Amino acid sequence: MKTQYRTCNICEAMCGLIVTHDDTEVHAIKANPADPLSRGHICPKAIALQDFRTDPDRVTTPLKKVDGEFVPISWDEAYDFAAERLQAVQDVQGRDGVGVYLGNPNAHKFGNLLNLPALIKALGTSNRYSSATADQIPHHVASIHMLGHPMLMPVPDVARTDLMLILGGNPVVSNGSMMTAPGFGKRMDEIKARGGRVVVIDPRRTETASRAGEHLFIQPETDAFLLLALIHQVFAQGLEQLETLADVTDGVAALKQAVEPFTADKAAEMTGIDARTIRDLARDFAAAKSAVCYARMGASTQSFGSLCQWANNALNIITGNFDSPGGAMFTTPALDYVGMTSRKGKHRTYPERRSRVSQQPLYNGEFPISVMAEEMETPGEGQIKALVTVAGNPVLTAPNGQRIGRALEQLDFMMSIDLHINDTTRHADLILPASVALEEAVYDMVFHSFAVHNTAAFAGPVFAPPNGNPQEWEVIARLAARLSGSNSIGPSPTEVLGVLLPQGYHSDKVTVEALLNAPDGVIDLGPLVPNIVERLETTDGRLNLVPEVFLADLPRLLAFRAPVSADFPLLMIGRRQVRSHNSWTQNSARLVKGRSRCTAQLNPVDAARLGLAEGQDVLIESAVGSATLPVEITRTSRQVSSQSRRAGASAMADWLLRRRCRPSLSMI
Ligand SMILES: Nc1nc2c(c(=O)[nH]1)N[C@H]1C(S)=C(S)[C@@H](COP(=O)(O)OP(=O)(O)OC[C@H]3O[C@@H](n4cnc5c(=O)[nH]c(N)nc54)[C@H](O)[C@@H]3O)O[C@H]1N2
Ligand SMILES: Nc1nc2c(c(=O)[nH]1)N[C@H]1C(S)=C(S)[C@@H](COP(=O)(O)OP(=O)(O)OC[C@H]3O[C@@H](n4cnc5c(=O)[nH]c(N)nc54)[C@H](O)[C@@H]3O)O[C@H]1N2
Ligand code: SF4
Ligand SMILES: [Mo]
Repeated sequence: MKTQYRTCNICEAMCGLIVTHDDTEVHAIKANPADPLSRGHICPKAIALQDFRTDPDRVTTPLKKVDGEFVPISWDEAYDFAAERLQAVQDVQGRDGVGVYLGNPNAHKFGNLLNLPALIKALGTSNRYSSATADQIPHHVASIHMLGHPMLMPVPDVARTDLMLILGGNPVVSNGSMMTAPGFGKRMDEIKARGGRVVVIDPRRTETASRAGEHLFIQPETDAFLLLALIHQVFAQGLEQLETLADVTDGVAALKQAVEPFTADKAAEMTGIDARTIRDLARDFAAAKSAVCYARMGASTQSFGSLCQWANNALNIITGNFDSPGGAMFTTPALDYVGMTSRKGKHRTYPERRSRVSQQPLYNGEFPISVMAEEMETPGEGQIKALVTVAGNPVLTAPNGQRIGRALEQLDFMMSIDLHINDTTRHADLILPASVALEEAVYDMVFHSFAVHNTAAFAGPVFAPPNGNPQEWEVIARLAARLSGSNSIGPSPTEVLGVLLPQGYHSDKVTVEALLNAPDGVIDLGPLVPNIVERLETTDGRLNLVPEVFLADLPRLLAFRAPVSADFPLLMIGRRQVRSHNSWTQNSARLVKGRSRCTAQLNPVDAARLGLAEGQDVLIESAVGSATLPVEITRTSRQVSSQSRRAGASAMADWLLRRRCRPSLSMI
């Protein structure tokens, strides 16, 4: 029996694991209690890492579609087929005739991240898409315009904060996003145990809200009103204090002017949170020894996501909670992604360009996933006629994915690198199998940059891929080489890591060898330290509080009206489950066993108003589809006082009444 320390790479939490195996199968996967970041945290998905390897439905040979059926072919045939068909499309359509969609698991695989640029370069297409635009692009847009680099990402210093506001995040379930914070529930308990507070602002009493103890219900999509009102209140109460950033920050007066219309009363009207609570919250936030506002998924994938991320940063900055302990801070990772891709001294304009059909902005080299279908459907120069997907399932994960599915059927050629034949890859003419986590080396290139504590860890593969298949990085590299007419592929990801680590922040301590020999499998690189002043990547080297792109969007916010009506009185919001990851982990029996978790949760007040009972089926309709689900009436946690429970529920009921919404069965 052998043991290996490794990092789980399913979600962003980077939990430290101890894997026991005998070279053919896994015997146990346990938490590594000595990991200074995950501190013994683990979730059921890590145990399922072994299931993804042995999944009987896994694609284990290249598959070519012949007369509508997938048939196994050799790797050589597969690369030839791919290169021939992609080139044929580009010969007729030009380079942009081939689109590329990169899914979420790429961000967790350093071999993919290091080799995908060569594939994209070989294709030479600007038609690039990824799951980032169904997720966190507003964070990058805020960082680009305020700090000059998309990956200069403020991370809440959870270990030292005295007051944390969480908007639109459910880290007790997700384990944090753009904030690598495994075991978040325990971290919240620690904040409270040292006399601090956690306030969750969410339309649902989430697992995080229940455990935080302080929860404010908010109407979906109105967070920007709240954040701008908090800023307004900080100024109105004379509580702004930029501290160490005062000398490098531009736009304080302009910000004060821009938030004028966003009074606490206006925010109360829009959010359903009363004005007094908003004023008190602003005062408490500014007066706290340290405080941090963290706005995530629910404040990102919504109509005003970029305004939310900008306002979130601005609130932290003007209260002296940016780049200071207990506030929003910046990591110093061993592999310095920002340094590797520095933009210092390079002038750039944004958006980088606009999409062909509906003129949507391109940021970070990619178009919003919401335009991919129209770019496939609309004839003309630059129309996408072939698509390459790598570790992505946009038919299930992108807005109006069914339309993408229909558009995929019209393509001249589609290929996917994936583990499964699924809703997306079933449309492909060619599927290349991928290696799973346990068959690859692991070093997290991305999420150390967002971690609440600096660490580094590396491990080699535990098993070889099935059928003598290459690891996924090599598949990508070989495809890139074939497309560029070359026979050779570059060095392995581990070799590249050996070159990159000496350029990072901890070159004295962190080498591949040191990582392999680290006791407990991980090197502790300490808490977050202030550093942003030297790292600003804006053209003028200064921090911009008021980028024009955000100011110009404020009239659109002021014109916002909630999309509810008498016929459609309720909005649906999404939720995650501990036992699933996005669209793809549901083939693990271990994860899906138990009662069905596919329910439409409903607040007891709404359920009573609508006369709906537990288990009753409801029809949920959107502009593009519908689904029938059983109702699950939520029970509020005992940890939340009955007074605040009643206040939250009646604020919601009042809000609906003011809009004269009447119940309707089909529109939940
Ligand atoms: N329905 C639904 N939609 C969502 C979300 C959701 O939770 N549910 N979440 C949203 C968010 S936050 C995101 S980030 C996006 C994600 O959007 P996507 O990235 O499009 O979707 P995932 O479900 O992560 O799909 C991952 C795909 O990669 C495959 N895969 C898994 N591991 C590997 C691997 O190691 N190599 C390769 N080549 N393939 C692999 C899976 O089989 C699956 O096809 O979806 C967004 N949309
Ligand atoms: N178990 C599990 N963990 C995961 C994933 C998974 O699928 N399963 N996916 C991973 C990925 S790719 C990501 S990006 C992260 C995401 O992790 P988080 O950022 O924590 O996102 P969610 O869990 O989607 O939580 C979003 C919250 O926003 C709330 N919300 C919805 N609309 C609004 C709104 O308008 N305003 C406010 N204030 N709140 C709103 C929802 O009720 C929900 O509580 O999770 C990662 N971790
Ligand atoms: S929380 Fe995320 S990183 Fe940690 S064990 Fe679960 S899936 Fe893996
Ligand atoms: Mo995501």
